[in-house]
Amino acid sequence: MELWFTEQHTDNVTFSIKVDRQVYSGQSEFQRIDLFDSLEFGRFLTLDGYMMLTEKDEFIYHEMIVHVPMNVLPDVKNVLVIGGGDGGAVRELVRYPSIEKIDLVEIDAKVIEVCKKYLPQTACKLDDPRVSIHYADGLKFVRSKKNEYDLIIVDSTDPFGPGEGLFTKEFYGNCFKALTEKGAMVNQHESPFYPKDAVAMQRAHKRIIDSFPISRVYQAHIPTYPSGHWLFGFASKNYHPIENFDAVAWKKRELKTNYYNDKIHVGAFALPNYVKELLEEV
Ligand code: AAT
Repeated sequence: MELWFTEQHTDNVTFSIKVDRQVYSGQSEFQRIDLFDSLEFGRFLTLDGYMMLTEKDEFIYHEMIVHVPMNVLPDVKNVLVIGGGDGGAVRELVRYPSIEKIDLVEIDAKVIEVCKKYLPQTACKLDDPRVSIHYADGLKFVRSKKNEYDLIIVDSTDPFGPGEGLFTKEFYGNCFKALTEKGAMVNQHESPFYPKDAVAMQRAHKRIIDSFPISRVYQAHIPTYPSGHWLFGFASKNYHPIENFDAVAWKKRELKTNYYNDKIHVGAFALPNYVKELLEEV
């Protein structure tokens, strides 16, 4: 018998991956956690039945959420990652020697435990000495922080369940406070394509532009997320994601990447007209 993982992307659209075998299934205090092996996408992680990452395409998401801000902000030392218990964002961050400290705030200890065991491709750097793991709700964690982080990466689930608070005005305001003068926040910003996702994306955008003087949206192609067209938000106090992009420094670093490069950095901020209109509407 064939086994398929199916995610409902809209009431009328599903996305399915043929599964070789189920690797893990468990229920944590916060969500249901599943891991599957597939021929096409390798091993993949779902939370409450929603796709979080696959071995095959996670590089796109993690490179774009990390390398874009890291090549705009100068001399990043302290980083806060909220969510991202799979470790993919941390894996990309530890490639920068300037970074002295990474606080990873993941609400669900079970996600980290399971990813360490079954997803070494992303979790491989969670034991780096610069990384401190905090099992806490990101919304609460940032409340008490002031002028502490050069970069905040919001690598969260979608705006329902435990991730809901990470799309609120209160949260963005507290991230602003937690950042240093040169600081920026980057978040996974949902998809513009299907109307239900676009509404969440617009709501997040409105709240971010109300909280930060500079804010731009950029895009990437992520095959296993709804519609495959995904957005990220870059919001900062002083640094502009294109004007302050340091392409020379990026090239000097000689980091090997599979998606991100200097042309993609600039090009990712060029948005289709319908997306621009959705963002202007808010
Ligand atoms: N790196 C790509 C994978 C993710 S996982 C997002 C993580 O955020 C999950 O491990 C989840 O447990 C954690 N999380 C959810 N809410 C909170 C919270 N309030 N505080 C801290 N961590 C939280 C992102 C997938 C994006 C999916 C896009 N469709």
